Amino acid sequence: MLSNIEERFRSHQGPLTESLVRSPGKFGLGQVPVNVSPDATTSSVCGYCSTGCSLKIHLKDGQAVNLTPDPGYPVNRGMACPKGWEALTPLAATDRALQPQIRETRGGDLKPLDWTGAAQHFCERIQSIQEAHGKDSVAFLSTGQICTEEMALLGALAKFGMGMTHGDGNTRQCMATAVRAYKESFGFDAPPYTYADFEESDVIVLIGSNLCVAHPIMWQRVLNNPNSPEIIVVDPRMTETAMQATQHVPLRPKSDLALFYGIANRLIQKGMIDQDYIDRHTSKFEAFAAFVGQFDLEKTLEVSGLPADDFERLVDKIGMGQRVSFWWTMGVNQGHEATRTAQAIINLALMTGNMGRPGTGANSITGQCNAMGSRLFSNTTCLPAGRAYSNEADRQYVAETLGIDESCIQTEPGWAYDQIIDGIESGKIKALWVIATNGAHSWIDQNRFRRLMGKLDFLVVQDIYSSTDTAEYADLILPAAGWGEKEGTFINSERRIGLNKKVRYAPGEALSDYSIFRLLGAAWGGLDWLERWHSPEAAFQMLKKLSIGQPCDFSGITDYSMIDESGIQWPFPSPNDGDFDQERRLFEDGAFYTSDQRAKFVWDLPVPPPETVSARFPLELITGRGSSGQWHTQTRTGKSEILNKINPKTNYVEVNPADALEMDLQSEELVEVMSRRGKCVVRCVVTPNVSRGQVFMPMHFVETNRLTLGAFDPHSRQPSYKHCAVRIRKQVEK
Ligand SMILES: Nc1nc2c(c(=O)[nH]1)N[C@H]1C(S)=C(S)[C@@H](COP(=O)(O)OP(=O)(O)OC[C@H]3O[C@@H](n4cnc5c(=O)[nH]c(N)nc54)[C@H](O)[C@@H]3O)O[C@H]1N2
Ligand SMILES: Nc1nc2c(c(=O)[nH]1)N[C@H]1C(S)=C(S)[C@@H](COP(=O)(O)OP(=O)(O)OC[C@H]3O[C@@H](n4cnc5c(=O)[nH]c(N)nc54)[C@H](O)[C@@H]3O)O[C@H]1N2
Ligand code: SF4
Ligand SMILES: [Mo]
Repeated sequence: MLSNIEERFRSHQGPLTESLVRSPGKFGLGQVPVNVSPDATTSSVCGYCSTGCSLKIHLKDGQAVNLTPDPGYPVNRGMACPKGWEALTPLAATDRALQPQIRETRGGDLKPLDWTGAAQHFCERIQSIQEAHGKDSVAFLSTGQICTEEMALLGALAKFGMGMTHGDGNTRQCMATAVRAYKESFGFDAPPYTYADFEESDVIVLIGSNLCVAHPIMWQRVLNNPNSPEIIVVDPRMTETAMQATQHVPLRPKSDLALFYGIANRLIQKGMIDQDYIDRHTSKFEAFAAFVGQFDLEKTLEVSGLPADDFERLVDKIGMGQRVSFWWTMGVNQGHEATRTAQAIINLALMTGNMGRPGTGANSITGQCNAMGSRLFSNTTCLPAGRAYSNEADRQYVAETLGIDESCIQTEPGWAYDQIIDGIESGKIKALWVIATNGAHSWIDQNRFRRLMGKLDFLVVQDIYSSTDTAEYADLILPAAGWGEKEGTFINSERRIGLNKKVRYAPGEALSDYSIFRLLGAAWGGLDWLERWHSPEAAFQMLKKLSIGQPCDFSGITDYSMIDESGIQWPFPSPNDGDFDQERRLFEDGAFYTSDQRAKFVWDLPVPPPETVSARFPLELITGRGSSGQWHTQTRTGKSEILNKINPKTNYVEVNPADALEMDLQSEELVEVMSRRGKCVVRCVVTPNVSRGQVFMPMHFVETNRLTLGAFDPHSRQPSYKHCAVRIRKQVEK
């Protein structure tokens, strides 16, 4: 069997071990571009957030030794945030996963094994579980943080090759709402903006979006705006961004939907709508207008908790602005009625004609470096390039392009993340393959998640570190190369496809996710079509082909070298566009991707959040990003001494001074925070930045999701991370 795997793999890519681990990328190591010496500088798109900054990588003997922000890239123009500056540091951490490891007994120690043994073990275990319980008893959970080519290969391998029906990504935690909202309203998952819109608006409305912390370089683009724009921040908290806004709208948590309907109603009453745009480019406005009639001033103010003057000011700024742009992030996407809330924002942009012109748009800001790649190409919610599982012509085209049998393609997308987790509880899912995500920290209602990890027959964790919270439960750990150690593309928030280069060797025997998937595919057997995926750039060529005729068509990009300098935004259907603009927005012609080419007004009655405060749990818990130097579960940023100096070291809860007084709490003392699902002891930070009755905890520490409630938006199935009821107690010294 061993030599068989080696043989099959060799026929696909050459020798298995040393040369694979040490293989050069097209641009990096040993094969830097023509005319670039091994001690020169190259560039690569950052591997943290969706802004997609380019970093100049300084090489010595072909290996990255330092980096600086790229002054020539149209996104960041010479700027980077602390995480970007420190991007190389986590690669050298001492807890990198260096070789495959196996845990033979539950709770036992991990033992090293070689790649051939690991691939063989993976296939034997998965195949035997599938034989006993059905192919759909094995699922995968992946990520918005690996290259598009890797996501697409995983999707093809797991679903078409290994027959896993169910697979989803951490983008469900993050972008599922925007995807769903755009699909219904515009006919395709298509964020319409370009970053220049930050600079061209005269009114910028940020909803549930803390740019200063979560997208600092986008915030810099806002600061570049020469029009002294109105900056309105709609957020229950006085965030770092709200502090610098011209108006902070501190609405009650989860009252956005009623507030936006109230704004729509008031705009109609005041005649501040663009009837011409509505008539020419939208559908269902009249019914929408009739619906929002019930959201009168009194009701809107009561639900949102806003003073009348603040509300009128907000309405007038939106109504009178010439170029109004609306931007939203997790304060919207992570809610119990998130999809309709995102669409209520889209409705406001449509009815005021703020679409398709410079400085306008209903703009969802993405989170992770390649969340957009995952939305379009991971094969989870849709077939590659936004094609539909349920569409026969799409299935045929995908099968033909990838050289697979059409019968391998399921006719429905499969389960979402929460359904996969429920499937473990009900015994349907027996094995799970987790790639580049750390659910034992980041998934909602963590105590349950952890209990269910223990219930699996087989858990595979593929990560760059062997020390993650999720790896604690793993039966098999597959060591991955990280950002900078492999090549491929990312798609950023403004739809820009950018290039990642291999500028360092991964440590030990760690392999790029791409190589791991190919290796496992070779070991699985019978998947000759994988030969087409012989390199990331070969995959890129197939993805181009899959995108032809779709709104995201980028088949005009010839090869990687064309996007090396400044990236290219989709759509880019023809290479003859040669002289393409560096900044391009969608819908400039008013034609949307729906069958009648009109954008659709979509709405629903607001409903109360699933958990409300009570005498026992009187406080509303909001969670989110804490600081610009912390990334999610901190497996990477936690490894940087520099970032650790600027980041909070331990978890904390922010409490309003009036509530603190009532509970006799002081800053820095330890308090117990408890919800119906769990409790933890953290530092108390007394601050007026949270309103009375509300508290805030950052997501970067593991305790926070012990408290959160497993509630979901019914349309997108995205978790409602930002709202549940808790109580706080003074921690009595023992
Ligand atoms: N430094 C850093 N940057 C990051 C990340 C990181 O971990 N660290 N993660 C990246 C990722 S994946 C993502 S998705 C983005 C997230 O970026 P953001 O969404 O900007 O960050 P969050 O802090 O999660 O949430 C934004 C705001 O929503 C507010 N909010 C809570 N409830 C409500 C509500 O009911 N209504 C409204 N209007 N607002 C509400 C919160 O108070 C918070 O200030 O950041 C990306 N950038
Ligand atoms: N309470 C609360 N919880 C939240 C949120 C919130 O606002 N509040 N936000 C949610 C959101 S928006 C998101 S996006 C999620 C993020 O949640 P996660 O995806 O769980 O967070 P990360 O820490 O980014 O996990 C990525 C993992 O991939 C590994 N990794 C990095 N690069 C590579 C690579 O190239 N290959 C492989 N194989 N592994 C790699 C890292 O070491 C890490 O273990 O958290 C969600 N959880
Ligand atoms: S803003 Fe985002 S993409 Fe830019 S350097 Fe920071 S983490 Fe990287
Ligand atoms: Mo995210």
